[in-house]
Amino acid sequence: MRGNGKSKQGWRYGAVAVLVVGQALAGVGAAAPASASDVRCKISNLACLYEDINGNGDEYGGVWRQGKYELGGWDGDNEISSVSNYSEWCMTLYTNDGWGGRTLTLGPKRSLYNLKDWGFNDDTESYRLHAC
Ligand SMILES: [Ca+2]
Ligand SMILES: [Ca+2]
Ligand SMILES: [Ca+2]
Repeated sequence: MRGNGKSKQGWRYGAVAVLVVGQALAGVGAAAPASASDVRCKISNLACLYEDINGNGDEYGGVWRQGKYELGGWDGDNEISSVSNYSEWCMTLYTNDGWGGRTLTLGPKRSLYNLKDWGFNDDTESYRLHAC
């Protein structure tokens, strides 16, 4: 929903969802990329976040350097429904701005094509690429 207002969800999962690096998505990492955008990210070894599941909708990220990244408050916050990390780093998603809140970490070359499965749909507001 590019251009839409920032919509904070009124609910929160009680449990902290943490994917242990290396155990993330056993058997899913080798799955074929889900969309043309996802293929581009894979070819370029980028970390990409998507508005919709399966690598569809507006694409955010497209980064490869280690560091902290902020999704825009009016564009990207609380919209992300799938994510692919083709970078060489681990990628951690945060439910709040400024790298706070609940976290979800995926290892290099991993994709989560439906963040709803991880209690993380439409909740990411910032993210980080870091050493595993
Ligand atoms: Ca943000
Ligand atoms: Ca979404
Ligand atoms: Ca959030």
